[in-house]
Amino acid sequence: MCGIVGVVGKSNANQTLFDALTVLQHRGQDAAGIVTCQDDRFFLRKDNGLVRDVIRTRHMRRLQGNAGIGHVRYPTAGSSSSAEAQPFYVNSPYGITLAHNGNLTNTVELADGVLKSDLRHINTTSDSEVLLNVLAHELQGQGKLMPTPKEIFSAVKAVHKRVRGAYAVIAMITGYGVLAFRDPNGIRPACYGMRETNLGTEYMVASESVALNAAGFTLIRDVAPGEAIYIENNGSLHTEQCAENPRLNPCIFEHVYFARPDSIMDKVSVYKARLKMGEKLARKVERLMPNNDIDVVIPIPDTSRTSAMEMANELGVKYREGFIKNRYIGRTFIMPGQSLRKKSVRQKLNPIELEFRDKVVLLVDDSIVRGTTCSEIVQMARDAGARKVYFASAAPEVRYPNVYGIDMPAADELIAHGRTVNEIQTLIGADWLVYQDLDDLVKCAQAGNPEITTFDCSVFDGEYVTGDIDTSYLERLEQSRNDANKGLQLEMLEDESNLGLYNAE
Ligand code: PIN
Repeated sequence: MCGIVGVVGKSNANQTLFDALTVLQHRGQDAAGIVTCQDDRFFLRKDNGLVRDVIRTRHMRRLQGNAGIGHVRYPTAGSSSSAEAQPFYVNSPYGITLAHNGNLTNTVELADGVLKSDLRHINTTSDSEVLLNVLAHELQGQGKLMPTPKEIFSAVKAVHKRVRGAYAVIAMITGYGVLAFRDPNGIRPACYGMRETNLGTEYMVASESVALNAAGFTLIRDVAPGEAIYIENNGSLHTEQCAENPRLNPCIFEHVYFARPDSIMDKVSVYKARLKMGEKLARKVERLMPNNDIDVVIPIPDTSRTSAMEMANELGVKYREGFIKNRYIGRTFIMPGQSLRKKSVRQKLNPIELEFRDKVVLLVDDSIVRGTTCSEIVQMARDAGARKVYFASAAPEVRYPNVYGIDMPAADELIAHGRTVNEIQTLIGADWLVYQDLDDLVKCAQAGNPEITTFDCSVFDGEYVTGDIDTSYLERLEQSRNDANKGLQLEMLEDESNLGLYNAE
């Protein structure tokens, strides 16, 4: 997952971009970048690392200009070298920089076309670089010395025709303005807002509304699926639907885990969706275990807290913070390599024994993906003296890989792939395991916006809304992830101190 932001303001945009990226840091801790534009020049700073480590005061001084875009990266397919930090740049036409959240599903064919028909060079394995070159080619094709919104929207229409997959994009056309667009399924999120200053109206586009709030912008609305928004450097805002058959299919995993609870996505409050997940899960526990002996509900921090709290409330059981998280250690979920992940669980969470001793505890997590951290946590609860350890997942069984930008590994790495709930229960060592039903999860998110008829639930049901995913695609994806991971693990083993890179949040 990644986070994107774009600003067209009335004074230097660097601080606003920096603040927004910091608020979007949870979407990716691997690399960060900002590019700003003043007159016909742009200034770019990007590297591997957290926003605050990559963009220092000396860089901020150089990032001049009232408009700019930014990105935080979470590695998906491909490597996590600093050459792949975003925004990417092409000099022709106009000098375009681009940052992208999502994953294209026809990258191989596109890259071939970019090379052989568009005669453009791609220097990384990043699909975002391919996407940028497709956009650049389509803008070039408009043949205008100075692009107007008309040419820009025509180029986006052509991009939608060539590109498949999930993409929320922010691009800056040096000297002209900032462009944002969302794929025709609206899989990845994007919204925009405004802020009034004494110099005039400023606009921001971002992955999550929380970035707008933190920088003092008011949410106007979400970017619609297939829609493009173009803000000229003079502050005029233009919007146009650029897809032929747009249909909103937002990724439900944003509500399960990725998005911050204080964000509103496609009119759905992430926080409320998580509360409802707790409520529905409580109903399921009551159905399956009417006379349960649960003494206490304990969340596995952080994401699951909202659901766990509501679950305890609905079950009429105590809610207790039984695990304390070291907030200076990064998410183990995004750490490459199984052994590193396992090792860091105990560094990251420590039990408060008095909440476990002789109790029947119900641990709640937002989801179970590989099952490695949750097995460790179940064991920790037992070691702390729990009499029985029950486990509840606020999301259904994750059985299929994600192809739309979430680094859900190959199918055989997913603990629920090809297994029954009982088998998973045994593997993670729990006395009882309960998962949310998919219908219920959809209802939880839909309650906030009944206009959303379908969500992308592919990791749970294996149905890929773009309709172009077959076994051979999944096999290629698996292979590329395995290769990328192997390289990364080796690099990390060679230098133990690299652990720090992934441990810093
Ligand atoms: C936890 C987020 N959440 C925890 C991510 C673990 C799956 N994992 C998905 C559970 S937090 S495992 O918000 O970052 O604290 O199934 O792969 O072991």
